Amino acid sequence: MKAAFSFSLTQSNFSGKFGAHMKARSLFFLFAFAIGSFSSIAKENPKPNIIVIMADDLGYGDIGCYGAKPKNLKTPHIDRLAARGLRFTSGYCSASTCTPTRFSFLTGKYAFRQKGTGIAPPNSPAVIQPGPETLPSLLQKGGYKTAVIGKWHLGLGGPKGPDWNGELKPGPREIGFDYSFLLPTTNDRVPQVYVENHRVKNLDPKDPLWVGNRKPSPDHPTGKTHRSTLKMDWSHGHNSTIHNGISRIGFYTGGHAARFRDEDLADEWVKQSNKWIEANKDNPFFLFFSSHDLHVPRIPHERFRGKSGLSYRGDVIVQLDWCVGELVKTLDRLKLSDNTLIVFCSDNGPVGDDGYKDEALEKMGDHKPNGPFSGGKYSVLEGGTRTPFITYWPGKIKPAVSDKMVCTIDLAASFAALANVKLPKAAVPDSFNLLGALLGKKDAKGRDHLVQQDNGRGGNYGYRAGNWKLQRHDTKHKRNVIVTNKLAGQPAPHFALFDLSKDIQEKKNVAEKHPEIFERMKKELQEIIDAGRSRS
Ligand code: NG6
Ligand code: CA
Repeated sequence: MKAAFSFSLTQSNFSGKFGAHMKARSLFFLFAFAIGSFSSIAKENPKPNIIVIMADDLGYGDIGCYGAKPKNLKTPHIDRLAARGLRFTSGYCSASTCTPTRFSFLTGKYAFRQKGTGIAPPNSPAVIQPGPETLPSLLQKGGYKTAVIGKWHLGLGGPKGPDWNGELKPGPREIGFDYSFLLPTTNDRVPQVYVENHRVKNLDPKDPLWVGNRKPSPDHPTGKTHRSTLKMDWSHGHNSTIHNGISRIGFYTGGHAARFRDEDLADEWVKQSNKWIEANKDNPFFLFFSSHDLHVPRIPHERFRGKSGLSYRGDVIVQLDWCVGELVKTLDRLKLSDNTLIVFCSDNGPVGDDGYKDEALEKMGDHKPNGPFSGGKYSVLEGGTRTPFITYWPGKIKPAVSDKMVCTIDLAASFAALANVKLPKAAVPDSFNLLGALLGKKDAKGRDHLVQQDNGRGGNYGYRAGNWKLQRHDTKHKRNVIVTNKLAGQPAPHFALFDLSKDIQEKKNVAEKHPEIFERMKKELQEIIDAGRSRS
């Protein structure tokens, strides 16, 4: 506006003495004024930026504001979001493993509805193929610039899987992200390279990257053949190709110039995010900051080692907290904080030993990663999916604790509402617009029911409606892993009912005591599964 006004003044000096020009001049002023007030309205009510910070394997009880007690396990930056924002006590992710939660978060669709949504292997094709609306594609329609930075673990490429030496598509760019900077799988799976947009970054064509699930040559060193050379030993699985002294799931060769050091991942996510935010500060933007912490291998940067007083599992929580602080610092520096909604969440509940001997269990002490709940990663008990969930928007969200039920699957419909994008009926079919609840509006509703699942299609379910919780174990066993990590778990009945208002640990099956509720819950869950969608 400044430029327009100085231009108009100059014009008036030139044209002042000519009556005929007077009309044009006033018109010009009117025009300038109209534009001025337009832009000030836009300035007062611009579409807010949105950042979703998704942690990996972070449990309900793992951070200070959710009750973590260990003296040195400090999470001041995340706690600050909670103290100045909304901390949910019934905030969920939709599955207790990574790929299905991320699938549902981006598509607004329960993962049990779609084949191929279980934990993705290194050479997985894109789990979300282009076509249906996604959370980022809806935001693009609302004028947003969109990016994902960090762990992807949703596959890349067409039916044949990723072409590591060529164009890696379809991927995030084809489903609504303008920019992507990825760890393509999860860091215990090969390969350890960054994928920027459609290409492996820094790949030397003379040293092509090969990724596979068979040993490429008899003398290829692995975690089994070269176990004594490892800097972190494996406990189960994770004994194939070695990179950076750590053996992984799957095999790879080549691409040496492109390989990263595990220790540097968190720094890289922050660096790339700061760069992207700065470049996009003049548009409304959406950033999916997808941390790899605290997934295995838990390898904190050297400066965070020993900081938590627990194992590396604790140290990477401190590292994750540092990342959050850095992002907030960037928003403050660019004066974007008052116009940015941050959602902090996790992709599944916690796990102790997840395949490496990193002393997570031995040094857990009294710390309870799943807080007051039972179960964790891989389980449909509350600890598998009820995780930290915080919304923060200075000036717009009043500090409070909310017991409304919300889930990462709802962010698609809620953000569409925030961005003023009309939601087509077929889009994001299990996502509810809970914007009011997410912003802490009085009388706003949360969910009245939620389906939880463990991994992909055809697994186990949890179904919460109010304070009733139905467990349905189609695969016969509950994988109640967290501290013991006995993957076989205890046998579980096919169906069981729990009253969360009295039994948050899901210890006492009350199906016989409440046969009507039990039958109703079984029926409702089956209806949701059969209906193909849950938003009417
Ligand atoms: C399991 C891995 C586990 C972890 C998980 C995926 C073994 C024995 N276990 O298969 O280490 O990678 O998959 O975790 O290989 S997730 O958070 O990405 O879903
Ligand atoms: Ca995870």
